[in-house]
Amino acid sequence: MEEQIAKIKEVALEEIKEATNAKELDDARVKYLGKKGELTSILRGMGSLSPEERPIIGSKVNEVRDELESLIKSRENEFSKLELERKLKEERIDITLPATKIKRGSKHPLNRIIEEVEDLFVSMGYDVVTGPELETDEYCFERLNLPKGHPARDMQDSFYITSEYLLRTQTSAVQARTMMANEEKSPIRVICPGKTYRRDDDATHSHQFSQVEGLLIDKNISLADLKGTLEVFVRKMLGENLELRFRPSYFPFTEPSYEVDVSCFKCGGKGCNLCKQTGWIEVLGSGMVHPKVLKMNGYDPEKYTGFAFGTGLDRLAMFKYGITDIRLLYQNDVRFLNQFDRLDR
Ligand code: 2NL
Repeated sequence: MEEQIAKIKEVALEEIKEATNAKELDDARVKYLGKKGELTSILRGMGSLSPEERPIIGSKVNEVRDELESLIKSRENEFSKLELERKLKEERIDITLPATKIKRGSKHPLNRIIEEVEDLFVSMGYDVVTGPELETDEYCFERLNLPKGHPARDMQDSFYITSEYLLRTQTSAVQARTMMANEEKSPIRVICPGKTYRRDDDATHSHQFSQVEGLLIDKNISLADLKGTLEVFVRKMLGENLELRFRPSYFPFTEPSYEVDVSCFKCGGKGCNLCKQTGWIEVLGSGMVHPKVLKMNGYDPEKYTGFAFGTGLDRLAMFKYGITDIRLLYQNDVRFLNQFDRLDR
């Protein structure tokens, strides 16, 4: 019996050593150590041995089994190492190959301006409010002291959809809505950016354009507050050292009203083609909210005063980026838009 075990051991070790791949190794394992394996059968047949022989043969078989198992284990490791090396070699990725270029868009110049204006006013405690582009006559005109028959309501200038609905000509309607919606009639600080529409179309006028208006209502608000706020606004957007000039003007929704000029940021005020030799460029319309407008929107003009202003974002973008035709801002030509991607880098 011992001789038989020694023989199995010798042959098995040989086979395990000569296995050239994982499959052959496993076949050898099954052949000797499997359920019906040669070594296993010896253990199974131990019942027929004498009680003296049993422990001797039993320990011998176990010894051989441990030896075979440890050799199988080490050869398995050898094969899995080879397999890993083969995979690493075959599935190698060349990280030096150039990657597929991802085309990145750029932020639209108008959106840049809008975000800049929003950041500035939010930093001063204002809320950003938006509203519908299709407006009612009531909010676009009536509540802003532009009664029926007012020249600004002319059909020639506005896109009327029906006799009651039109595309908003200014974003003031949003501010009227904000005042009406404020049930406690508490102070208001908002800016309203958005698209507006007029029947115009040339290099400096588009039928669709973008505006931002601001409205502040509180107790004891004076012209000084308006001037200080607009000074911060203009200098932040166009240049810290610019001078402002407040020219008396007229808007139906403010009294008094002012147009705001800024000293020409191109020539510094000496006179050039941009400022048409005047040294000044008009940038804003503004004024103290007309008492009638406060009253029509539920605010007591005896208790509250306020200021408001409005400006064209297109013009601001054109000044800032040297754009000479407003229509470029609405055509979405990538040759134009791509020029702004360097501002993101
Ligand atoms: C301009 C001038 C302006 C306003 C807009 C306003 C709004 C309310 C009440 C009073 Cl709810 N005023 N807005 C005031 C003055 C001027 O815009 O040149 N816009 C492009």
